[in-house]
Amino acid sequence: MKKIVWIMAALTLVSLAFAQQKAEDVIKAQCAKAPVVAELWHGFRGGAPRAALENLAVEFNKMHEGEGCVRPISQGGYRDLSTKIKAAFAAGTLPALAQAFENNIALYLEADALMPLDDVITDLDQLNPLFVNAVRFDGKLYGLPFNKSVQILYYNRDLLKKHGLEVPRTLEGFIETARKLSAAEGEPVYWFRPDTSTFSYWFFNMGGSYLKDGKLVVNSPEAVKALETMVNGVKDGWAKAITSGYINQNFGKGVYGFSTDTSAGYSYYLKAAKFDLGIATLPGSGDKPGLGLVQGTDLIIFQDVSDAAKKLAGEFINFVSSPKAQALFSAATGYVPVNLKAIDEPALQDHLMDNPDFKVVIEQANYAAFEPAIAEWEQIRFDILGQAIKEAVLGKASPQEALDKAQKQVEDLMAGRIR
Ligand code: FGO
Repeated sequence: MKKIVWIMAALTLVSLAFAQQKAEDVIKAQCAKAPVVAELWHGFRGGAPRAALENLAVEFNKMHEGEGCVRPISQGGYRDLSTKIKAAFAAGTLPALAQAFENNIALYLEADALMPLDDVITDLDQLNPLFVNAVRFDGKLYGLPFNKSVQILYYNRDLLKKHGLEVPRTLEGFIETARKLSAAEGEPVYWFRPDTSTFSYWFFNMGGSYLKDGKLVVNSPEAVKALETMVNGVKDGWAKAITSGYINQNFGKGVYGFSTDTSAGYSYYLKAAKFDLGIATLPGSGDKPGLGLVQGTDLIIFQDVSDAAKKLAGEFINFVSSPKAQALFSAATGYVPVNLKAIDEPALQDHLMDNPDFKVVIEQANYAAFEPAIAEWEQIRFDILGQAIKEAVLGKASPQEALDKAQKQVEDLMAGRIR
């Protein structure tokens, strides 16, 4: 039996790789004969998000045959992508289109590199205003919300059933349920990556705010409390830090109960789970779901390309944010549909019929929060705050010490003292 499962898994992988390869080949052929090629640099390494993006490009290119083509090019992960874009600034090799987090947009705007999209986006009123507001800088739009995710609660339905427990709705209930399950199973069941994304969930729901009177603060009392919760969870045996790979890549290495993770992980989680995977809105306070961190990226258009490439790029962003494209993209990946009309599309309606859990993603998007959209944030979230979180979780410093040190580094960075 085990052997058959392995063979099937191997075949699925091969066919997936083949399907992906095929979309890439189709795009290559489409672009070979196109008079204009607009490159789209992205941060999807593979899986459903990359395949869904490539499928959209194939469709778009078919509709624009003889006019031009959009060519998605993976640059690795998201951080590789912004590193490569920074290098392309210097080399003068920027693409027409790229994915960008809001803080990346703030950085690229310092070089005045982006095209305003106010006159490009045709159906702005159809797009989720929460995402649209996040790409408005000094009153102008510089991004098209494309693959925006929100954190949700993933859980092991079999495990909850086994112990006769319900899905927790509040932070206190979450900790209590994780404690009970962990005690019963003899190992920690809340799995988390010790990073800024997980931290932001606890921080926002404990009333934290990164910006205080226009100042960036990472060592507020709420921040210390959030980090203490994560650290104490590990010490008390109800939380486990996953220090290598994504959570879904660690299934099978212990008893998984819960995680607070991006909705864009849904296709990966479903594929990896050997148990009945449930999703729910995040534990919050009272009757209200908790706030989920918005991640994923926007599409931007660089100024420094030909008018023909810019025109094509503009048509592409309208195409990928249309109700139909967003319905397909969201159903395939778990990203929040950025177009409010996507929900009426057959593709999303069918998906909801097959998988009623999916409404959780749409509901959770109403309870969402962003990290700061300032140019230095990417460096801060990974190299300063992210490091502090790891140090505290691994027991190398107390939460207060780690965050005080991080605050000092943030202030030095913002004052231009370190680069
Ligand atoms: C990821 C990263 C940022 C910033 C947040 C920023 C840069 C975080 C977090 C660091 O599109 P999202 O929601 O999810 C990603 C999607 C496509 O890769 O699928 C998720 N995934 C992939 C493979 C897998 O096995 N499981 C899985 O869940 C993947 O996370 O983006 C969430 C994770 C991180 O990349 O480690 O956004 N993030 N803010 N990155 N560079 N800059 O400001």
